Amino acid sequence: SSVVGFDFGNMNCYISVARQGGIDVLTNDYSLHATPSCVAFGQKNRVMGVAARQQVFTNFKNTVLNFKHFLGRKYNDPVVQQIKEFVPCDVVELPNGNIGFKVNYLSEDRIFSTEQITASFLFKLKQITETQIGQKVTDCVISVPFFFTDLQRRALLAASKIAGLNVLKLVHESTSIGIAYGIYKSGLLPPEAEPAKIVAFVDVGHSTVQATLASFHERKLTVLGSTFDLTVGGMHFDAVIRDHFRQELIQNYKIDPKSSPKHWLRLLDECEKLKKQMSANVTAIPFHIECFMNDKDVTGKMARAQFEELAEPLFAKIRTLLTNLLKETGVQAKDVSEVELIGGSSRIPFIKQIVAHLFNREPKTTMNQDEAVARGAGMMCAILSPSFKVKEFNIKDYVPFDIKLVYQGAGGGKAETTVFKQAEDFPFAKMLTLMKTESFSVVGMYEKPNEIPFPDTYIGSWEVREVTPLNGEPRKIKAKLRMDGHGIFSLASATTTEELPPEEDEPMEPATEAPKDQPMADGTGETQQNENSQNNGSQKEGEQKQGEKKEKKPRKITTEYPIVENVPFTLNVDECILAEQEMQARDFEVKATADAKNAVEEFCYSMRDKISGELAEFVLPEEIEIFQSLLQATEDWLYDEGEDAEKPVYVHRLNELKSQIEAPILERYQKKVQEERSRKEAEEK
Ligand code: ATP
Ligand code: K
Ligand code: MG
Repeated sequence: SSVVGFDFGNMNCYISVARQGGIDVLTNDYSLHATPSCVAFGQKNRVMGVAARQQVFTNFKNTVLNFKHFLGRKYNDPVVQQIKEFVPCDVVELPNGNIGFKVNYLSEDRIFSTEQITASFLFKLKQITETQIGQKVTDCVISVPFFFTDLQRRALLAASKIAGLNVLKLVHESTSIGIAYGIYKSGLLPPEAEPAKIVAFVDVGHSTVQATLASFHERKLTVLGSTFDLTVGGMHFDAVIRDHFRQELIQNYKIDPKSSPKHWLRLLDECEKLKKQMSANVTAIPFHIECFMNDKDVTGKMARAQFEELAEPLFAKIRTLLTNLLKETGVQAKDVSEVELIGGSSRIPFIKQIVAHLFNREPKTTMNQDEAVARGAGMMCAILSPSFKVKEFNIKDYVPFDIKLVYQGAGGGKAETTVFKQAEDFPFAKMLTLMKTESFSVVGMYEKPNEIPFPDTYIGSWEVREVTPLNGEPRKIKAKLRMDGHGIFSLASATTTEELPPEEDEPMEPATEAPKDQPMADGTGETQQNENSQNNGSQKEGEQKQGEKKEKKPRKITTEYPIVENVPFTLNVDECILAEQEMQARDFEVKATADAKNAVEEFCYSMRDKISGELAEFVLPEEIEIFQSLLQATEDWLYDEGEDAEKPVYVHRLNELKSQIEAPILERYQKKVQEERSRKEAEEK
């Protein structure tokens, strides 16, 4: 099966595949490594990636950009309100508070969810990969910001499912970078017995900055901690430049680009170009847009120093998150032996200065800044894939936020307990023992509202059903709480193991074993810790002590209770799968029609040359003019009536041309070949 890693960036995606020789980063249908995270809808089909990004200004209202952080969020979420202005199409609030992208598709107004948009895009990545590796792709690893909440992860998994992908793991972008580093630098890392090498990774992307500290031994990565800011990144730098030019345009040209969403985004695009140029030049860079608003040609200029001044509030945020990283992990700057820069925006020279200053050393770019995340995700997939052999690499990942469980305590009052603490490894399961006489619910929540980049701390509730008292007494129920390989929290099972009175003269039966922790479906394995001290020292279930009398053997039985999960994820995935398949079918049809049309065009083009060239000897003199005018008529038709025909019309047209022109020529050609062969045979005899 396929071994693929996707870096799903807010602006750019990179795809890596594991091959026997190592990890390759693929190029897309435009021979580029970066595939823009963009989906656009049209009158006949939808397009994704480069083609979608290229048509944004001619199909503005139907183009979706910058949708990554909308996953799992509600419309009124402050993050959505902040990013909304960077989305070309209308973003609307649905009656249930969800986000809708409103576009015109196939001449109809349609509203798509963030999951559907993401699915469309992921499907494109899947297609690109399949074309490149010539193999079906289902298994993959997708990277996510470490601060994605439970609901966001569920949303991305749903999108992947709609796209036909089987995600072995959602891996943190920060962890991916660490994996890529750990495997590439393997030979340079200290052995287990020596002190670990501590490395900082600063990933400055388009929508966010994430800084991570990790410690390394040979073939071992431990993520120590990460900090982030969702209000600094490339798009925010672009916006600062744009806001400056807006004031200039108002003053100098009496136009306000903010009054027109399309011009507002156009200006942003130009500012992004200018920003990149400023990274390479100290001198002022001219800024020029022809026929901007009211047909005015507008010009301006900006130098790096001015940009640095304007963007100071953003730079200050980066300083803060780096300082916090050291504070939160308790690591001193002097103990960090390397700092690696990742992400497109880390090319901004001033950011390098900030990083150098805070860590007191020059940051490095020995990893590919753009591809590191994808490479790590590809390696993660290789590690998890049963079809791929990888030298052992030990990863200690990092739970991003504390999670607590709220439930009804023994005395009937509300009880709370922290289940997962920040910085613990995952996947992981913990057992909690609850004494219950009836069905009950537990609620999972983020413990510290201020830490999560999300308005709601609620993760979900799990109702354990069919619990009854045992001889009027509470039952001892073991709740298994799990953080799975994707970083998703749940109550995985609720069981009780009870002793039945010993029965004499019964054939000895092994007691029912408590359900063992199976390795998870994603193959990442799972460790289990028993939180319940009552269980310590107790005899292992199903075991019989030597010397005990046979009839005294206690019988144990384990009951698993049904659980009803209630998470605030409401999308009807099956419906979305159908809608997605319909759109795919439509796209294939459009593509097939375009191919059929191309075939007609190609035939006319090449046949015209051939009948007066290499095939001329097989064309009768009186035919030449007839053939040429037939070809000309077809070409004229293609640019006129035949511009927008259905596929069968093109197929029919091509068949006609073939029988009228190609067939007689072919016949004469074959006749000649036959004659020559007979002549040769005659000569040989
Ligand atoms: P995110 O990590 O936020 O999801 P992403 O991974 O898609 O986003 P990247 O591809 O790492 O983002 O970076 C894209 C950003 O880098 C854009 O804002 C782009 O303008 C910026 N960028 C690229 N090259 C340069 C440069 N030379 N100077 C300044 N900025 C640059
Ligand atoms: K990226
Ligand atoms: Mg990124």
